[in-house]
Amino acid sequence: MKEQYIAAKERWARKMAGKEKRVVRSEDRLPPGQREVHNFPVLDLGIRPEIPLDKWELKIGGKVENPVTLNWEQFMALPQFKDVSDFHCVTTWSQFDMEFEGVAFFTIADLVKPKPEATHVYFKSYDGYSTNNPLDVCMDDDVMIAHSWNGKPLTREHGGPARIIIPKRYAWKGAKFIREITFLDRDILGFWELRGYSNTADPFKDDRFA
Ligand SMILES: Nc1nc2c(c(=O)[nH]1)N[C@H]1C(S)=C(S)[C@@H](COP(=O)(O)O)O[C@H]1N2
Ligand SMILES: [Mo]
Repeated sequence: MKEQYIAAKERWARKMAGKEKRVVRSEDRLPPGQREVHNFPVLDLGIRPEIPLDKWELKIGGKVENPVTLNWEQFMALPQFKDVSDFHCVTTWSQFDMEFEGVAFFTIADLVKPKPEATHVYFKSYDGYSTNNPLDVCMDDDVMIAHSWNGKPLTREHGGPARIIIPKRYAWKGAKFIREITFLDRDILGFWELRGYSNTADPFKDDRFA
């Protein structure tokens, strides 16, 4: 686990420095049961809150040394991270080569400093949605809080002002309209996890339902 974490942080540091070449999967790039799309469908609970940037806040706390509440200016002043990844929705569509830009989860963790007992992360959104992930899943080099997609600010339908991107999990594990990130010493199930979806959600294991 420790070595895996160090390797991920090294990859992230190379990406931040613009030195990491993208690793593109070949034939095995499409997970089992998925089909490729190009139109970035919209999936959510149908509530798309409008959050003016001057009212937007991201609260980060729980089992951390340094809880913070960021306003938009403070969030945008953090080191910016751009990465290209594939996006897999449990409803069987995948879209490749999605360029998201935002703030890496590593940057957030460095800022708030998770305590040793932190093992899980709970995400809460402005539309009432929630989801949960183990801390080690979040501490991967491709996880971020994105504010832009393909060079443009994220639209409201895709979760703007900011959303979570976790490329190695089905997309429901990435909260749109992110409002609060809480580090926990135990797991708490989110919206779909409470409704029969897999808690581990690995697309390459066809890991859809609990
Ligand atoms: N806040 C919020 N985040 C959410 C959802 C939601 O309903 N509300 N739906 C999830 C699901 S099921 C998917 S597939 C992706 C879809 O993201 P997209 O609409 O940008 O394609 O967002 C995820 N994050
Ligand atoms: Mo989904």
